[in-house]
Amino acid sequence: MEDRKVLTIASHVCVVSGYVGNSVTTFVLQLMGLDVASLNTVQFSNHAGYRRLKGFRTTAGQISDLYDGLKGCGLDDFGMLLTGYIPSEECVEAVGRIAGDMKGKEGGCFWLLDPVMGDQDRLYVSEGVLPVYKSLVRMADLIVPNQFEAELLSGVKVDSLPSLSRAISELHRIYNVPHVVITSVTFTNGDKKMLCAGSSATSSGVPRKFVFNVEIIDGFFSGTGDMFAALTLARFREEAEKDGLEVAQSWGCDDAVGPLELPLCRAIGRVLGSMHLVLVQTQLARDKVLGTKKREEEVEVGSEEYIRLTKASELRLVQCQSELKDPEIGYEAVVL
Ligand code: PXL
Repeated sequence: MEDRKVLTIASHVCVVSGYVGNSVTTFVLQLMGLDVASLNTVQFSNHAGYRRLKGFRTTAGQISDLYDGLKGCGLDDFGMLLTGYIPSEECVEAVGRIAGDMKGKEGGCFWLLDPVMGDQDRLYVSEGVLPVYKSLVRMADLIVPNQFEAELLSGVKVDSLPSLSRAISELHRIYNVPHVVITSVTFTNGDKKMLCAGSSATSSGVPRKFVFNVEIIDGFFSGTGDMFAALTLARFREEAEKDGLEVAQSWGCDDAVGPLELPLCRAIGRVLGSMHLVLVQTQLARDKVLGTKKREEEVEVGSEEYIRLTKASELRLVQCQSELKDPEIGYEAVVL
């Protein structure tokens, strides 16, 4: 098993400087010094934020075939698997079989599963995907749902700090998943803050929960979840390596380690530092292109102006390599 080698299964979009799915994760993981094989679940001209697109989806059979092809040449020696946007239940099932095969190998494989299903109470995959994810999460090492996805998987409505904490406990309890991060949580109390909360369970399943307060950067950015997932995998690997942890043990650490000293918590602090810098740069560049501070809410959805705004809001990843590689200032967590 090659411990610096990642298979990333997510969407691909063609747009130059258009970044969602594998178009984000491949670049970010490579920049972090990892070897990446990208298996694309769709090939679209651009992301769905433009409200019009051309392209096609990879079938479940084609996903399985591509993996079999890698296996046939002995190229399936991945130490890590990252999965993101997979639009149909058949394809999620195919990815589940790939994950099972990879995790069954000697030395194991670390699976970061981003259960991409929707956001803000709206599904953007077929309904049948939820039960398939529910059956697969128990095989994952780390899941990174957003607030809506965490609610779907845990059955807990997240609308306060206690319910956020309960959702994390439920995700550990129901799926026996060692590491959980709920990536973006907002409560409808007018507060301009966002929370990012996570936990690594002890060997007996007791959660160790931490939470970060994150500044919201105004705008409608696509691909932020994918950037978060890729950075999290790379940073968690680095922090786990510092503590001498093993992939086969899911990078689980000693039970005596407290929430704020967890490799996962240290990793997320660095990830949020990079995310903040990239989004600030993206916001500045967007406003410069537009010459105005117009927001999505102020223009007609799907209009030419909306498209101009969406294009101007694409993540400035290539321009922010140093912010991704070394955020300098990380975020500080508190115990949840
Ligand atoms: O993770 C965001 C994303 C991924 N893949 C595709 C998308 C989007 C968001 O719009 O359209 C194809």
